[in-house]
Amino acid sequence: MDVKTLIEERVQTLFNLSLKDCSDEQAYVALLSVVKELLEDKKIIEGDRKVYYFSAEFLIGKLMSNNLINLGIRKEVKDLFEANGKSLAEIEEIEAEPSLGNGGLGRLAACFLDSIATLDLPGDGVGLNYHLGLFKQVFDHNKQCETPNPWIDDHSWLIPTNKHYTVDFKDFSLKSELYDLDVLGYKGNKNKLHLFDIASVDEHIVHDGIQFDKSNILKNLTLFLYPDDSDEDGRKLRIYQQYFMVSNGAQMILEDIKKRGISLTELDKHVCIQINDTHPSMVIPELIRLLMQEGLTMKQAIEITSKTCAYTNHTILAEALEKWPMYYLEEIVPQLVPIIEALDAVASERCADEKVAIIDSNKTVHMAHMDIHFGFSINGVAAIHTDILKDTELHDFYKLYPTHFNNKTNGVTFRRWLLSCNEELTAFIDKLIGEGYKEDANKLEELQKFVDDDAVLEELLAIKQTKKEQLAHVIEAREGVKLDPSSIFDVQVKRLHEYKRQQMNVLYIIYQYLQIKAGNKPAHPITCIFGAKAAPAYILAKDIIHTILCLQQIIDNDPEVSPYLKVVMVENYNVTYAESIIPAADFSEQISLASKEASGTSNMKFMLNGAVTLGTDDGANVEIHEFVGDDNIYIFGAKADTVIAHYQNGDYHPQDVLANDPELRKLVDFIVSDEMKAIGDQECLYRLYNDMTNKDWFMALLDARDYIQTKEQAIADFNDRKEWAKKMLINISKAGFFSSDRTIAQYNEDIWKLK
Ligand code: BZD
Repeated sequence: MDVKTLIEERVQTLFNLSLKDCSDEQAYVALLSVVKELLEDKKIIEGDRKVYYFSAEFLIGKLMSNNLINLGIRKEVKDLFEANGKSLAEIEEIEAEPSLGNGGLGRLAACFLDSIATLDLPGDGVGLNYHLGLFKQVFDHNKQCETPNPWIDDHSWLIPTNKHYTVDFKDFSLKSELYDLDVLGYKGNKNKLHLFDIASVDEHIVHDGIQFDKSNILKNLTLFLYPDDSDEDGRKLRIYQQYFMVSNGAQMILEDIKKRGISLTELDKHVCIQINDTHPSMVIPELIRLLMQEGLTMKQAIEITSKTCAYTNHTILAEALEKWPMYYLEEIVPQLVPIIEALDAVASERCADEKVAIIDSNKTVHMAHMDIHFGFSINGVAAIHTDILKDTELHDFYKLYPTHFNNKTNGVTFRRWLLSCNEELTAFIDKLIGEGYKEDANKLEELQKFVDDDAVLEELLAIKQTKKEQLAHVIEAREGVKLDPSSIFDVQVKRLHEYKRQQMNVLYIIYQYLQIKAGNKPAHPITCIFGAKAAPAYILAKDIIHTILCLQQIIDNDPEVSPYLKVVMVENYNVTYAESIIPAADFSEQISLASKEASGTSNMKFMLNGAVTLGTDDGANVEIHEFVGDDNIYIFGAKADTVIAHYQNGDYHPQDVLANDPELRKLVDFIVSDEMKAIGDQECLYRLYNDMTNKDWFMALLDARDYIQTKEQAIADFNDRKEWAKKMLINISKAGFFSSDRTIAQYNEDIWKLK
């Protein structure tokens, strides 16, 4: 039966209505039920060897649109709904977005699952089923507040499996419940995302935003992703979550291997576990423990585990690498302690230097060190990042295991970040070069031949304009803020973190505001769009949000300024929001302090959608720069080696910069000006001001001057529409390398070696 008939009949069976007469909600429910069945019928990708991607986060976004694309039926379904007076886009809005991640790391995991299935490789995800997600961000009095983000209802994609494992903690055992999600490859077969949970989780224990009793593990284990870890109970809860995830995953893998009649001594030939950052690192001692329980000696178990596990590092920020006081582990998972001690002993036989120890002299366990000593591969996520790991951050490990280090520059799935979110651009590219690029992204290079074709350039600008108008509608509906789609859409959307330097963007806004007040209008009106969540306990990040929201208000209320400058920070930035913001962007802000952003992935999504990068030579910006050339990117700021030298010499002081640049001082001073204090919270504003002027750990003031000048240049260049359209076209044509299909092919070639 064809899809159209299936859907029509389903509406009839479920609601006794025709598609024309049913509500959008009913249409959604019927569509979901049909699509789930189609997925069920798909073959599971099989192979003798399989990868398991262990990750605390899978920021999968809504699934309907992607599933329709990968099933190859999106157009059919869209036409059917249209013929019945309905809009597929509006129906897709009904789906709740699972907020199972913070940002890049979680979204990368989701892109990877899509590409693994698309390349027809056997590979599943292993994670947790957080009922209330990360949190939902709401703004109140220009401040971030956190509320629960429930997403599981009767109409979710989760498939209960009836599989259970027992996970032992020191004081109690928990029986897990496994939910699966089907992950369908593009026009292909499927893999699974396994999300573990427990039945006793109780959403009613949450009060006053996202407060809850952190010590009540039975009721809270899978409530939230990364609950506030500013206190001891919060940190312990993270250990409970992490161990629960990896123990379940490891048990599931061993069960499968045994079922297949394979000897556990051969595990490494059939399984590869990719450890996504240090959150799942306890899988190493847990796997060793389980193998020993099955009769292997510790030596055998260590050897097999080391040949099974591979580790990806996503950051050089030491504070983002998991490390736990040994006494936490003794209190929660004492069964791992002798194993970790044994691993530490083996490691110190290999090298006695405390810098590479698993357990340091303070009895703190360093998860990354365990991953590196007892994994067979360690990779960074962009060329410059891997070089910094080898040369600086992990140099002592690199000396020990030079062949284990490798780079895998990140990528993004074009199914979601072009085909699904930018139908207009997709259709245009199809028309220009055919659809071959959908299977081989490098074919986007063929767009180069249109670089002097005026009609093509004009159409590209027209599509961008359409996406900007669409975004203006979305933002007006959600935020009540009206944008001018003829202004430049300058976008910085990512987690809020000092190293990403939203605060430097703030200085630009203040600069522009003061210029306009002084009678100097910008070369083109500009709209600065932000989207960012701050970790609930990250005070300074919240201060930055507060400052942005106050600026937004001041500028909105100033008729002298608002025709030329607008600021909008969208509430609860998430994958769905990104899907309408990114296609509408003119400038892609990638302004981290060089050396600090491991890769970045939004930079790739933006270029694919024809935005031009304004960024530092950091992360994957470096590779984007190489691909598009100097004329099609705006690079500014200190280089990584200069920054690293500043840290080593301890010779960067913001006051030195300010002493030499009175104009810059005026910009920083504005944060605590009367205008700001009149509407803002003085404590927040002064905290940020004092930090920026006395500490400025991520050197925003060092690069601010260069940043402002470069951005002014980009604004001036924007007015030459034809030249700008060429930059857009070249960016799109060079984006092919940043497909996660390429990244996954490389992981497979060098690390996983699946057939
Ligand atoms: O991982 C990010 C990096 O910051 C990016 O540069 C990189 O592109 C992506 C993917 O490789 N890291 C994160 O997103 N990290 C977190 O979200 C995180 C969450 C909890 C604790 C520590 C880090």
